[in-house]
Amino acid sequence: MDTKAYIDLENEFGAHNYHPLDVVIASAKGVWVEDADGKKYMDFLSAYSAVNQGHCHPRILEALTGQAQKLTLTSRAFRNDRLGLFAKQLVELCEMEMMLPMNTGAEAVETAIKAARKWGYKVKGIAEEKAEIIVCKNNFHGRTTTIVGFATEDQYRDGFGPFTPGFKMIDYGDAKALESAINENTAAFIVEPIQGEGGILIPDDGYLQEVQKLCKENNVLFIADEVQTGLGRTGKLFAYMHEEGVKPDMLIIGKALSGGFYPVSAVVSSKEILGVFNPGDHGSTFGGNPLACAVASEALHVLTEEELPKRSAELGQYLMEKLETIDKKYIKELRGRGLFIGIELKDEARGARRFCEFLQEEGLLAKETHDNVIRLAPPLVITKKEIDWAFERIKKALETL
Ligand code: IF1
Repeated sequence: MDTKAYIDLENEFGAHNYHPLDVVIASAKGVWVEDADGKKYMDFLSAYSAVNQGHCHPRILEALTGQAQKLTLTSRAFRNDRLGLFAKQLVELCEMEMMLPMNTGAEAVETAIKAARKWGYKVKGIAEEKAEIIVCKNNFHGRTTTIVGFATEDQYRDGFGPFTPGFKMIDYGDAKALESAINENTAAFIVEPIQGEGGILIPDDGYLQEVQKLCKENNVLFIADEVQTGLGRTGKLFAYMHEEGVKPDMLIIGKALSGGFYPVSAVVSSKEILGVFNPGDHGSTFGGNPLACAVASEALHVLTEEELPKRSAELGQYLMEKLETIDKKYIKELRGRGLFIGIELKDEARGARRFCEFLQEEGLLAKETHDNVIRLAPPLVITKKEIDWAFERIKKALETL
């Protein structure tokens, strides 16, 4: 079968809830992927940062296949010999006290919402049914009905109401707005340290420090959604670490927690907060399963032993310095942290998608976000030489298209 045959099949039998680039990937290793016709590309998206460790990392692959031959799923009705070890490893890495494992990012966000509400009622003493959670405009936290209910992007919501009440919306990056929005019923504030889908938007320095201060003063939980920005992507283990002294009350992680092998997500927090869950309050058939734990455990070992956060910081700066030399005819702004870079284009560039399609022709896979931002986020195992290779193509696109 060739590329066209695969696309036709997918279009006929799969729901059309995506508009992917027409490349059918059949195999991958590290930063490289190969399509069904044998053409090679460099991956500059990393499955939205789920493959920070690179495609099919040999160590994670071994953990997966080894575990798959022993035990894959027990459900949480029984215990398994991997969950405790993984929980300890993750909690220690995050310098927290407890974790709750789920599968997808959206499920972890839902878990954080449930924990925050229950904490609000049982610990903070918010009146029955009154708990409020503050969120930011332009957010992306997933696709469940509750989560899209507090999205501001029309398309995420259109046709999916009625939505869950109890969410309040403020501008991103505006600590004053948070201060005004907080009241006695506020249980939590959920924020992305950098808005990824929002267009790689980085708040002003000091924003998270302000947020933390306001949350502490008002007994409000500060929840960081690090599903996309976490685990090395921005040049630190977590993006909140770019600001001195900041430490959220709850961390939501997913994606690269498994190095892309398998959906693994988690909420990591304190005993006071996750302690609100009693047996039967919350769960998932697959959450915390031994295969997921084995994979995630190795994915974290790879992340630390290969020093991927540091690599992201160094190579991100290297790439950014090169990007700054590109002619500015189409570039409105370059922004990023580590290997998480957005190139915002001017209106006259006529959209980011045609640049991504050009880059695809040139052998580089990148995905636009919104209409006018090209997002650059290669696997963190990328080498300097590979960045040079990619840069030549990006430069060509932005200067000659
Ligand atoms: C898709 C975007 C990225 C996330 C944050 C939670 C989740 C995500 C900060 C939910 C998921 C996704 C989902 C994926 C594309 C990707 C994405 F463009 F849609 F926004 F990365 F930029 N919090 N992000 O970014 O995690 O349930 O998907 O595991 O196709 O929808 P999930």
